[in-house]
Amino acid sequence: MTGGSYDVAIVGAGYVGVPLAQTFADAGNRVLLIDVVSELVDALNRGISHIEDVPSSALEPHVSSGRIVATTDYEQAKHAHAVLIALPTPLTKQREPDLTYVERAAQALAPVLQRGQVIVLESTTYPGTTREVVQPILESGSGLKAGVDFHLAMSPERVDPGRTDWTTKTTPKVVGGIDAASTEAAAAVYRKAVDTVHEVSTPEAAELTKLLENIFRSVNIALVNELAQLCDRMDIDVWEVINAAATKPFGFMPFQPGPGLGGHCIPLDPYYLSWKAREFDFSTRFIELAGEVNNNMPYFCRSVISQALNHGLKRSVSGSKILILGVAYKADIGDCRETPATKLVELLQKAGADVSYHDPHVPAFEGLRSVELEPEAYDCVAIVTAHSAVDYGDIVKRAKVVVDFRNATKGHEIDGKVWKL
Ligand code: SAJ
Repeated sequence: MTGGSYDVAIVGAGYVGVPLAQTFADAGNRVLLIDVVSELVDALNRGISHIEDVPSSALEPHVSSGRIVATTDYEQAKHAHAVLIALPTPLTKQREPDLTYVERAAQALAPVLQRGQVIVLESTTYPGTTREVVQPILESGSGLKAGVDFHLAMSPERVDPGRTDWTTKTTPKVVGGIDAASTEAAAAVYRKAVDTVHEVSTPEAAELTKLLENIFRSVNIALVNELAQLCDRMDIDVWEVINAAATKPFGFMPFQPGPGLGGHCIPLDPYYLSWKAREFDFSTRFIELAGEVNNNMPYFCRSVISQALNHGLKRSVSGSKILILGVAYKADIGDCRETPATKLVELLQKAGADVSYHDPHVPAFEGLRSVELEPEAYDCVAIVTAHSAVDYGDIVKRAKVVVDFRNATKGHEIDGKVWKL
């Protein structure tokens, strides 16, 4: 280990960086957690966590023992054997990769880069980012050479916020370096804290691995979303069909239709690959088609609501009181990033509906506040995200009309009252 007092420095105290810091600290490593938001750093140094997956009770002991130190000072990274960059990689308005955060971090790290250090990019990005974007910034800013003076690798984050069956420690970690020595050095860093490390030959392979994982989900979700629209026309219960197909013990993996794709990964990551593929005169048709199908779901859901009001109450959407039940991007969390609820609320308001929402995890959303759950006060209750805290049988009993986009009312269906995808 190069001189210095930290086993790892982690850049980015977010939903990836804080669990990563805890995982390394739990394994006895000294961790430096770097973030540009000083309020966050101050709170972390008081043992206060802002990340749901890492309660303050798990963080505090590491802070008081000095095992985890937070700072806004990139200079401190020179005291770390390895530096793991876990920063957001959003899209621009034109749906193109936005590497600003990663580039800024590399520019801040370059002047303090030390011989023998191991630098790893964890952010989800297109194949080539580590070698074509991060490496030149680190080399030009330090005068050091990757693969000669320092190791450079890519290891995609696989954090699923809210999940408890797989953690940062137990989820296998893929690692790919710009050369064999970098792969080995980076793998050795992760083996200090993560149970399983899977080595690949290049950072490009590691970058594409993560994109494949998420594109796989986006395409398969689009498949069942397309099927849901066909089943609506054929009067077949798409949920029954998927559940039946899921009885096949091999060669099938069930996905569920829904009001569209939300979250900070699945809706965005595929566009990182389609953007890069264009450089190779290649069009990633599955990605584009999946995006079209998934992005159309809020529009389809609006028409399902319109049909339910029409047939159930002889009412139009215009002038109807509609309660959206659940607006977070997925069940049992409060994250609303890219949630399809945003587009659906907008479409219903444009159609003249009086839209309210109730979400036990989301107190405020799109200028609205979560209302008390009184189904009878509305013409229609639309289940957009099915949090487990809600009693859907009671909703069906009390509501005039229920539109269920998540099969949450399974077993409570009442003809003429409950409409489903
Ligand atoms: N969704 C469906 N139908 C499905 C599954 C999901 O409509 O069958 C929707 C969800 O409602 C949500 C969106 O897709 O709006 C994304 O859901 P997700 O289950 O993929 O959850 P995410 O976005 O939190 O994805 C994360 C990803 N983790 C990382 O990127 C590290 C993904 O790779 C994981 O596979 C996923 O969690 C997971 O398995 O839960």
